Amino acid sequence: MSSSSPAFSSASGGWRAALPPDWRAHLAHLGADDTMVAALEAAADAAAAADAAPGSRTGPVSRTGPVIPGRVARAEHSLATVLTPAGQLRAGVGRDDRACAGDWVLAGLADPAAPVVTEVLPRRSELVRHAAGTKTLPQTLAANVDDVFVTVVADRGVSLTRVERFLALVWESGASPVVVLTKSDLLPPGADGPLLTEAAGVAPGADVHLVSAVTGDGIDGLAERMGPGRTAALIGSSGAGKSSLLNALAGAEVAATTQVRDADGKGRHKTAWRELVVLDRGGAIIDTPGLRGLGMWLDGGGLDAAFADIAELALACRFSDCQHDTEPGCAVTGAIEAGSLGARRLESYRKLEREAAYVARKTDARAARAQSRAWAAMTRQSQGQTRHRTRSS
Ligand SMILES: Nc1nc2c(ncn2[C@@H]2O[C@H](COP(=O)(O)OP(=O)(O)O)[C@@H](O)[C@H]2O)c(=O)[nH]1
Ligand SMILES: [Mg+2]
Ligand SMILES: [Zn+2]
Repeated sequence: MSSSSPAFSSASGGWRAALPPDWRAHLAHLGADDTMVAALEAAADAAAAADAAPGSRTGPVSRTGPVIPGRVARAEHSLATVLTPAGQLRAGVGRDDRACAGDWVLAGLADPAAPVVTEVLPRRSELVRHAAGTKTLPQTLAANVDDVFVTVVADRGVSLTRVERFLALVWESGASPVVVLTKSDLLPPGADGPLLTEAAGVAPGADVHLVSAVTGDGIDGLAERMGPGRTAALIGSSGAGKSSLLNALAGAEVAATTQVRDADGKGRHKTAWRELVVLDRGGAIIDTPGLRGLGMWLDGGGLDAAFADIAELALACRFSDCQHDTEPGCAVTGAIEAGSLGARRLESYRKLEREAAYVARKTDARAARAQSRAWAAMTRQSQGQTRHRTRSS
């Protein structure tokens, strides 16, 4: 796609007239499946109808002007890079509009020199983490993603607990997790089998791939999941090989990678921002910077999905509220004793559960404070109105 500014015509013929005839295929190329293409079309029609409605030309509310459907490749504070069938543009994003890499949007061209995002379509999936730092605010890493490639360096010391943490976040997002063990070229001979078994053991329901960006081994298996109408996101620690994997999948140097500098072979991350890259053969991948303070942001079934093996065992516990501790007839501790479930895995589940509960409590407290501020503001406002009425009567 050209990166030059497209020539948008706001001439008659509606918003479609500003796009090339094969705009649907363009949207699919950007990762939209048929449902999303239809949703974008309906949203653009609705926006155009509202814009043309009598009354929209007068009054203080500015017109959106012609709209164009597109996808956010990169979102900064008040500007987003939006890929559209007519080319790439930089669009303003309102303060209250959340937009992130992967979002499907309408850009309004009332002022063709200064496009603005006028609508962010409902997300089909969103990868959210509890932001680094002390504030408990969710941070969306990627939107409308089908697969999340959870990257972790393939070696015997692979951090299973870290994989579990990532998987819980991915299950929560609505996307499908795929465990990608990277740098397989560095594995000693014969280590593949046991490692794959070990990884599969902590990732029930997820596919596990072993890949090397250097030799190209295993890349095809991931590439098969990509194509028009599909979107993947890459998450993992800094140095895990995300950007190298992205380049291998793209078949070109689209993301900056790091040279190994540290003695332990870990690269330092270069990806400073979440960015969506469109593959030549269609489909999109969102690279994320290495996640250091990856907090839990769980309020759905992410944790239970990530630990489906434990959840299933728990169904057979004698007590329905079994804590899998010292209760008689506990199927979970029974499985640990029998060696079919690792004690580490139960401990990991407990730890993430505690963490999610902690975040939920902090979030509730924050929501309660925001609520009381909103009430205070409303009360002030209605008191003002009352005084006003009293004076004018
Ligand atoms: N041997 C080997 N090194 C790799 C592979 N993939 C990435 N690396 C190296 O690991 C370091 C970090 O890679 P990068 O893609 O920047 O990781 P990111 O931080 O997750 O984006 C770089 O020095 C890469 O050259 C691989 O498949 N094999
Ligand atoms: Mg990177
Ligand atoms: Zn139990």
